[in-house]
Amino acid sequence: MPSQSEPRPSIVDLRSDTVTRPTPEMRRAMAEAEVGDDVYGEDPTVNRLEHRAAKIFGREAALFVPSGTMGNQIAIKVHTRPGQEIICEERAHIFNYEMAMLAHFSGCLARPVPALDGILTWDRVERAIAPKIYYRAQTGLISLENTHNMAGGTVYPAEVFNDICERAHQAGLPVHLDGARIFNAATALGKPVAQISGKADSVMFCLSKGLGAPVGSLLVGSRAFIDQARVYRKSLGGGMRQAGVLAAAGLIALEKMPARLAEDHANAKFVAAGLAQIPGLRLDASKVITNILVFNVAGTGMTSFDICKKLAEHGVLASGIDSEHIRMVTHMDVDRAGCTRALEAVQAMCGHGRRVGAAD
Ligand code: TLP
Repeated sequence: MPSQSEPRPSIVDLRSDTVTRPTPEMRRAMAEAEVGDDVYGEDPTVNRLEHRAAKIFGREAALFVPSGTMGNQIAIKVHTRPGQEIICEERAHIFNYEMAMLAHFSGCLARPVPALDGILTWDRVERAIAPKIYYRAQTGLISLENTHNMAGGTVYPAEVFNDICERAHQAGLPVHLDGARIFNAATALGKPVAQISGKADSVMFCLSKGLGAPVGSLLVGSRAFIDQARVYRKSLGGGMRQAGVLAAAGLIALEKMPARLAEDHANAKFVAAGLAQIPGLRLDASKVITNILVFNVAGTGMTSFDICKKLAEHGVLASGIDSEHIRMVTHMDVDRAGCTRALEAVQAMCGHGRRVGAAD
């Protein structure tokens, strides 16, 4: 279902779900939104969005922020002190794609830990916690990512996630959840977001990815956490005044769009099954359970960047995340026919490469 009055049939854009454009319903709601100055706390539509987000996540309060990056970095700032370490998976967004703000804004270092499919377990986390010795930088926070973007949209089993949170709390450590795509995780697990994220101290989630809003993310947590987060949002220049025009689209994203994410997941599985048959490509299609697939192209003899460039010439956009891996992300602006076109384009490009198997 293309979301726009002006479809772009010639382009199949699988670079990210961030490229989704607001639906006609969102655009109408934006035009009609009741607004006020949100820095004074007087924008009724922002207040409604924050109230709904807190309710849906079973939390005391929520804060509307311009981006996922700002939400994560504010949370990290609230939870830590300069000179501390933050444990995260080695491919985590907070570590690799947020402009070294762990160091720049919070004065902390990442303590990255590798994990199969990006899914940390308590034993791996525990080994990365700094010993309580005065000459060692202390661990200040554990940050988890669900779904895990660069590991291929993988999902934390609820018991693994809860186990890390409970044991972290016993060790006196807070847990932040980068839940940019937590609604995708909830869809894959068939559980409500509150149930799969409730044990983290704070959660950031995005309205502007699979949920289709043009802009915006939310932070949820305790009242005290959100009060402090609001201060840091202002320091970063994230006080947005009549932001109700954005929150109006966000409310539709939050209330209505989670129900359609299963369609994106089915499309991703379809693409993964097709890619796994193409000589020279390596991916385990059985691990694709949300809307992101990451596959290895080394067996084609081409770099991911070369392949993406050639695909673009055929109207198919994908992202090279390093020289051997391509990421494709399904979303509401690419239907099954678009996925078929993407597969055919990859087949045409790589079909003559060396077959190296379907593992990894
Ligand atoms: N991810 C983007 C790129 O930055 C890689 C994408 O195309 O997937 N957490 C996670 C897990 C994310 O995937 C992203 C964006 C963010 C945080 C940041 O959100 P924004 O882009 O709103 O700052």
